[in-house]
Amino acid sequence: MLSSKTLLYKNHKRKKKNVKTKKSKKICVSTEKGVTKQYQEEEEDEGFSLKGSDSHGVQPLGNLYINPPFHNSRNTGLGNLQTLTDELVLDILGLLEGTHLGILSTVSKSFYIFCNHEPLWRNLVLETCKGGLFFKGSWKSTFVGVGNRTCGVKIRDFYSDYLFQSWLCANLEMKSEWLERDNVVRRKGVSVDEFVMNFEEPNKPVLLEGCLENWPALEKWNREYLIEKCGDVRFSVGPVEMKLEDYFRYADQVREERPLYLFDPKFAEKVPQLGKDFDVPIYFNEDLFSVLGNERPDYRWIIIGPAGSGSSFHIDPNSTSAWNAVIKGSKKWILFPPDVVPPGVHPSPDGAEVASPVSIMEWFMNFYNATKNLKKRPIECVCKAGEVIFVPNGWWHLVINLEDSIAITQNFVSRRNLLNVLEFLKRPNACTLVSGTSDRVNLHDKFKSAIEAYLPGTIDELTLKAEEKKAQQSKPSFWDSVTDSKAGAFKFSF
Ligand SMILES: O=C(O)CCC(=O)C(=O)O
Repeated sequence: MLSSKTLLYKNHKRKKKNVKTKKSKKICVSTEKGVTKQYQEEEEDEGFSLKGSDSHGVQPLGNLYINPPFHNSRNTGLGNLQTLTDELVLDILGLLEGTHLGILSTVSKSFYIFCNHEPLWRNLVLETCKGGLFFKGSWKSTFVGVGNRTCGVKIRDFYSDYLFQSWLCANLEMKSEWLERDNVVRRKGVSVDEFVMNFEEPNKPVLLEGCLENWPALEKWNREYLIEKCGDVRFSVGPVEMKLEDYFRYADQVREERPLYLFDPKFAEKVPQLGKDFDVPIYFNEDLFSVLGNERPDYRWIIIGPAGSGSSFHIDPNSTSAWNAVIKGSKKWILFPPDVVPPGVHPSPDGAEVASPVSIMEWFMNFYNATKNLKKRPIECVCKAGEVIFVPNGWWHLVINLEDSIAITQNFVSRRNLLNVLEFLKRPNACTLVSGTSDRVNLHDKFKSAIEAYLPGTIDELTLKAEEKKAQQSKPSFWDSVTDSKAGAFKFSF
């Protein structure tokens, strides 16, 4: 909605006598009939809640038409560049070095706003930080190397949907109605056979409760413990490596549309104690990629992120299934079966690339409502500390952390998805599709040979079983044959 419609924002002045210490801190945005208004919350608790960081006064374009003298300083301040879209202006500014961006920000109000767009400074920092990243409250301050010295300049007459939306998505809290739906099947104490029969074999998600009870991680892992064990170890955080201590400092201060997410596949090699603090839940013990030894693709990750961080819609790599165990915090999950592409998500025909909204928050704002009208609605849930979700292969999923969270996830191949995985690895464009390994092209042959060596006859057996199942499914049942007029038999009528 926000990206396609003109926005309107009303800045109601707060009456002094109405100030309420707790509530009045909130800034709210409501969208009515396509019109977005922002106001300080006074009486009601409706609309969106915002975290309230500095927007430099940027307003959505619709407000231009209600605010005399109907003048947009975006245009005057950009000179000849005013005909370009905001995205294009930002793309051009993205080619500049930090010094030039700083100088340009003094040219006009408009350049001040554009040149202070935090993602520009984030890119500069991520491109240049080699020795580590010491976050200083904002990306610009981090680049410049001084503490956050926001001078809080407010530009009164600057209107831009693009910049407003970017600020809004960085500052929105999750709406309660996005969290209400919880239709995942939950199970406690099921046997492995039941899990295989009811969930793994039919490829259905399930949330498993009470199966992490013997994990030391559940007791021990918190910020203090992790900093003590490995505060100065560098972990993968998006495109950079960061010391855990520095990452926590960043996560405490960050307020951005797509917070950096710590997602490290080598955590147990880097810090062996972390690997000893958990065990694979019994349901997922079969791990056929292990036959490849050191040549197996990445398969397990520690995941750490602040509230608002997460994973936008994707399907897991190499046609594997996964489990994801929350150790601290909680995560909102949305899952769509393999035959339903989530609204707002556009995979390329070969599946190698996926176009989707810039951020998870943008997806919720613009597409969550559309899921309510779908014939096949998604599976949704909040997965809390101590719970594990099974993500079957081929399922689209989106995850957002509702609190600062720590989790372990592992992707696996079992007999139930071995044939799928082999087929996936053999695709003609395997070199673009296969991930988590440097040898994408040969992974199929290596894996197949290793399985044949370690588990002789397994692939043939599974292929035969799959063919039998397919034949069974395509055979008309007695009922089909008597009701299908094309079968030439008789028909019942009542
Ligand atoms: O952010 C998360 O915890 C979900 C991770 C995920 O989707 C994945 O590992 O495929």
